[in-house]
Amino acid sequence: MVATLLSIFAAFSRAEVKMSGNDEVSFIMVKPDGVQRGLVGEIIKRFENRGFQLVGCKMMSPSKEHLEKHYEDLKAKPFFPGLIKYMSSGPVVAMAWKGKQVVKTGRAMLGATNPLDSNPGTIRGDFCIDVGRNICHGSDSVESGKREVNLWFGEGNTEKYSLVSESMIYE
Ligand code: IDP
Ligand code: MG
Repeated sequence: MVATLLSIFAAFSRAEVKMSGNDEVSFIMVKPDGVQRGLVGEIIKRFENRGFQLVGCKMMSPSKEHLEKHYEDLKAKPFFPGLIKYMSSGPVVAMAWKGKQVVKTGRAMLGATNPLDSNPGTIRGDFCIDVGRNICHGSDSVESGKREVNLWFGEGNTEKYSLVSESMIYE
């Protein structure tokens, strides 16, 4: 009896661990140049095709204050004023994507910060040239994924639903 209960508990714990791993979120954004260049669908398509789950998506024109908060760790950089100007030059598409290791994999899919260092096959490596016009943003750690999704969507405001394809994506 005790053994049965223990094995049921262990099975639930394993399921829990698996589920929480798949619950990782990354904040992915199509920047103003990506929107202007008609790359919104292309960027969404790559994340969808990979199997990640879209849990938040909105087009918006963020205020300078909002962008300064988003990029607060770069405040001291000489390119900061230019970055804020570029990022507020037009609407962006803000997205929250969910899935196993979505932060690390999302960064790999985006490519290096400087597109000239990005491998072909990555988003930046396929579609842009200058670091100050690198068309997309992706969270750089699990912690910043949570922070940025909360900042752009508000805490608890992403969609909660399961994908019918989930058992075809995760074993
Ligand atoms: P990331 O977007 O790959 O995470 P960060 O170092 O966080 O790169 O920089 C944020 C953004 O600031 C970059 O995506 C790029 O748009 C811009 N940026 C970074 N370095 C430079 C630079 O040296 N000159 C101009 N813009 C830069
Ligand atoms: Mg960054």
